[in-house]
Amino acid sequence: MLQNTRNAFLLIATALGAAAQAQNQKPNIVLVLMDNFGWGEPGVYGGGILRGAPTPRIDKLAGEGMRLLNFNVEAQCTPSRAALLTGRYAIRTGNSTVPIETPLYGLTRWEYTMAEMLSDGGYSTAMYGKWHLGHTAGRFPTDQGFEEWYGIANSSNDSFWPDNPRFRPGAHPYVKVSQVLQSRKGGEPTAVKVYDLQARALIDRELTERSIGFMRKQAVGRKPFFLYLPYTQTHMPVTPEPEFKGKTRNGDFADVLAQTDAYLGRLLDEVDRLGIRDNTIFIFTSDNGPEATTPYQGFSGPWRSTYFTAFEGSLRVPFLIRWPGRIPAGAVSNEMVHEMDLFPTLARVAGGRVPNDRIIDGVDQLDFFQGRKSESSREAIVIYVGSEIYGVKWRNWKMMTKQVDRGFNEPVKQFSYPIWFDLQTDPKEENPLDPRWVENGWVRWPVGQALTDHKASLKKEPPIPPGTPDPYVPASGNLR
Ligand SMILES: [Ca+2]
Repeated sequence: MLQNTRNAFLLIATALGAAAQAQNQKPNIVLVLMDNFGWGEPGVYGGGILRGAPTPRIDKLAGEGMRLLNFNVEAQCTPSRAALLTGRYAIRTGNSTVPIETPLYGLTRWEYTMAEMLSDGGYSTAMYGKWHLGHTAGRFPTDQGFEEWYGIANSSNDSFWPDNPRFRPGAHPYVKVSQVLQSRKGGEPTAVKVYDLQARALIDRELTERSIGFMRKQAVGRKPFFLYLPYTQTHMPVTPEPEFKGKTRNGDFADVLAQTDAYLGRLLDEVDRLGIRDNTIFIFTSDNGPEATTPYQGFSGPWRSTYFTAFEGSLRVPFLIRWPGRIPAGAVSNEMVHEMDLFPTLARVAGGRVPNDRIIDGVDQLDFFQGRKSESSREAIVIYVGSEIYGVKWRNWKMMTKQVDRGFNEPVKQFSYPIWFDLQTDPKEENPLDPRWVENGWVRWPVGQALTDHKASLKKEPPIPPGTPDPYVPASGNLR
């Protein structure tokens, strides 16, 4: 009886919620960000059964919206998340590498994040998952525009430590047992539990459940919502939760691929059940190219190499965006888009503000996403690995001044004269001496211009040095 009453209440609440949401002109935004999830993992990008697990839900989502083949990111976790949330190259915010030398890392409070922009635009905001943009007071997600957060501040490799007898907490003030944290806007995070290998296997399920809970709560409200869901898989250690362990009989990675697809399905089913499908922009993508450590290797599909490099396997990740009736279903494009573009694009959708007191590198792609034009608003990308420029992509051409072959344990090569690839004739970047490049040497002018413009912008507005404390105030005269 109690259950029936509750169900009846839920039905009414859901119907009311759908009605409230229908009146609401601004669409909800769900942004699912995978970790070290390569271009080649989902079935619709050539993976799926090839990787030991079909991905029917990801593949179906792809058919319901737009699928990009040339969606680009920064090469490592921290820079990618900094660029995504600020619309700026990570070098500008002091986050061009994962933190090594400075424990004080992440976004200064001065940065204006996507969550702050959407919050100012009238959105309820929540984040469930991996932050990797600071782990000190004042630098958590709930200091940067999110009203609530549950997840981890740093990375999943920290989950190895608690059960490792060689681990020495206290060896440095920042050598601590990693915790799953939660916080609300205006408050300090509190520890929920130790982030050990057991918690690591379970966390993406928790993030899914909390995301569903948030959407249920929001669907009955009148405000649109922004749900940022940075999953912790498929970053190493790639370990499935018990329900999926052994399920594919193809190993842990395949089990996690099946698990991820199932979780995505639960989210999408909930969007349908709440009646908010037509008024929700649903994005599925990844922070960088595939995991590179054994035995957890990811898959970049046709593209060369892994994250932490300047090759296409590092830079291109899956990107799906669904907005029923607004973004053409089944659209596929090889036009160049960068994760930084989501900031101005979503600002336009949400009536949010794009700051004009700092350089924003993202460009508005809404007309392209909606099929009002066939070409992307972007022609070039400057490629960084850490704080060093490795090259430039311009249309289908690529110049590289430096090269590192794989993510780890490889020396950096520096070329006396840049090497060039045509990504159409040589997608695997194997033939820099292809004579077709020489015949097309004209491309060095637009490529060179993109690099010159970028370097000039760094002089005009000097990057915030890594480790800069708050409050950060830009030097006068630097800004436009
Ligand atoms: Ca990553």
